[in-house]
Amino acid sequence: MNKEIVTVVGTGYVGLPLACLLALKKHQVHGFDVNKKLTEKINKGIPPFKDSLVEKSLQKVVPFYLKATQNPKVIGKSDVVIISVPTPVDKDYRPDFNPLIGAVKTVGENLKKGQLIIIESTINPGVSEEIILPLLERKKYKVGKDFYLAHVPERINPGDPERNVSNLPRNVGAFTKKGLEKAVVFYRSFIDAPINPMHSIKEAEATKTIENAFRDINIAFVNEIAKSFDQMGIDVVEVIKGAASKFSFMPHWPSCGVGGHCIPVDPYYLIRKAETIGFSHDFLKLARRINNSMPDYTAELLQDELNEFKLSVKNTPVGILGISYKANIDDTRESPAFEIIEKVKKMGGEVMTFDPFLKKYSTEKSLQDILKKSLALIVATDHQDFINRLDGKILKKNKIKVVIDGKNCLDKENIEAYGIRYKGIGR
Ligand code: SAJ
Repeated sequence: MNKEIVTVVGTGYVGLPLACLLALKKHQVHGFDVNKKLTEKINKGIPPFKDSLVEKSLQKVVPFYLKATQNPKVIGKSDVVIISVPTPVDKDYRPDFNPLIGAVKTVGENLKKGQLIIIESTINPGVSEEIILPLLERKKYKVGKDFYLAHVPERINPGDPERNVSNLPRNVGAFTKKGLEKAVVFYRSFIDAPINPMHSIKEAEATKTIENAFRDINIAFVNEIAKSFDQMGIDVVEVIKGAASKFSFMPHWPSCGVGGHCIPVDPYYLIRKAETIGFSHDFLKLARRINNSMPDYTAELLQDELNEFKLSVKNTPVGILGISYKANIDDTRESPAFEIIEKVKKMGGEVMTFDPFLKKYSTEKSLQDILKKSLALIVATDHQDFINRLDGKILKKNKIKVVIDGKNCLDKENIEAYGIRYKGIGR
């Protein structure tokens, strides 16, 4: 494969690792983004967020193989254009296609004959045909003749040191055979993992939505079990560990909520699409309802435990440990911590926060500071630093009375041995 000129439209959590990888493989890469600050940081070789591949490679590839820019003209100079902009949901959990439409319009205005256009953003079946194609064919260009369009759903696992964009298998769908072939050959040129050509672009669109809906329903399953076992006084974590000894059981873990850019979002793309054709995904909706209920459930556990001391949440100093949606990263998207904070504030709690990766969301400067000022704690993210340091001894020393372990990541027996009330999610 000769070295292509590639423009990555959207240099965020998905686009920047991809741009770095392409640049490492000596492709000439333009990183186009509307965010000026982001573009400037990239061109200075400063990783704008935690990502192992970006942190390892950005300074090697900037500026010779990777240039960040706000100039859309680079699109017209590229052989391949990859769109990796967010596809979030709005406050009513409806797909928000605006970032995607904006990006596709910009590509459409700069489209050049013979280009391969790839959509990596997560979209539901039908979006390529109903939304993307009309915006690209505006200049009377015809897909499969004047340009090629493929969908290669992104696979990024923030905070995972092993699995990254270079070694995760990918699915590919396209409108035409030629477009499929071009996209498969292109991805095989820089990804060291199976690249799977699919029969249609709709099949490719559907894979991403169902692989993440699958994870969402499995998490909802253990969250519901956790609620019932809380009533029965059974430790759900021990039960899941036991069940996992069965070859076909896939362990998932209850927690204070499901955050991130994928899991709590993608099912809604499928749910809403199905509604347009009169089908109701009752199971997926129920799973979303269960997972969306976990932040409030966590705050209610705090209330119950404080009541054991004849205390109420009102006027109690409550330390929220962790804001990021996932351990050991600085990503707050859809983080359940924000809902827990809102709920505890509504209950009248005096809320303080600390996240070692997110100083700007931390009211306290250090873990020690928040421990000193709190009477009760809610662990909302299982950062390794919390797991290493939060034991019964330090909690006792700081006169903590109640710990709600929203990620079941602390040592329950040890904490209880110091006379501190410990409550996890289902344990
Ligand atoms: N969570 C639970 N219980 C679990 C697993 C996760 O409550 O058993 C929560 C996490 O705390 C987090 C949210 O769900 O708030 C999402 O966690 P996640 O591990 O799924 O992390 P994501 O959102 O970064 O999802 C990524 C995606 N990876 C790829 O696209 C390659 C997603 O498709 C993967 O399924 C997921 O990682 C993974 O399997 O690790």
